[in-house]
Amino acid sequence: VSTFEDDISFNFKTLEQDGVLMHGEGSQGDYITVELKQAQLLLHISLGSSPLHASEGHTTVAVGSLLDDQHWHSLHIERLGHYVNLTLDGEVKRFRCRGTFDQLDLETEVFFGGVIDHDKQHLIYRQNFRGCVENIMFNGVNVAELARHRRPNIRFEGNVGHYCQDQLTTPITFAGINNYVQVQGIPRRNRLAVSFRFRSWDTVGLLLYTGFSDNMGSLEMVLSEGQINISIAQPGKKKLEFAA
Ligand SMILES: [Ca+2]
Repeated sequence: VSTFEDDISFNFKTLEQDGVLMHGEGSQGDYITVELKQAQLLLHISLGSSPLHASEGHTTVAVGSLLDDQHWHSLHIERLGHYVNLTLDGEVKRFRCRGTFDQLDLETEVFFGGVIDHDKQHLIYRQNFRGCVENIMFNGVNVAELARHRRPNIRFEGNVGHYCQDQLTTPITFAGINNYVQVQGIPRRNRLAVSFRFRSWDTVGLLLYTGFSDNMGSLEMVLSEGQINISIAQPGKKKLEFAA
């Protein structure tokens, strides 16, 4: 399929930093790939390369940051010949594709949420997307709607569901140095199990503190120069410290 204009849009949300959201390619060296890399969105596009200058048509544009925040993000790609408007959450990036060609020539198959048969695609291996994608519109075709009705021209691979399961994580932002959350403990329990994910620009900070029942000491988990240190203090005993 050869197009002079393209209009592609969808919304996505994820907790993952990396993943292929969309990929299509053709036999003349054309391709379009949308991926998350280190929580930034990258669009790779080539409208074709001549055999003499294999890389001349390659263009990569990055937008956004911290997109692995489990919030919906909307992407809109509009192309007219060489010119592309890449819009992420209302922020528009306008650029011109490199190279001399102005038609995007793709095979009839376009992938969303990842790529099947990596070895058949001219794509170095990249992790497939994990998260939710909705309202996929590809040049006027409502792909999400076709997929929902399991139309025969849609192929599924792996675990694809028609729902968006929110992970049971609710992010909390600690914007200042004196912010914390205090939760009620269970006294005299002889085990303690805590798990959480975190992200910070700071290299130092207290992550977790708990006092033991009956003044039997305390446990703290701190971020120290980018490393996690745990220390357990008990009265009359040497403070136990270890790095995780
Ligand atoms: Ca082309």
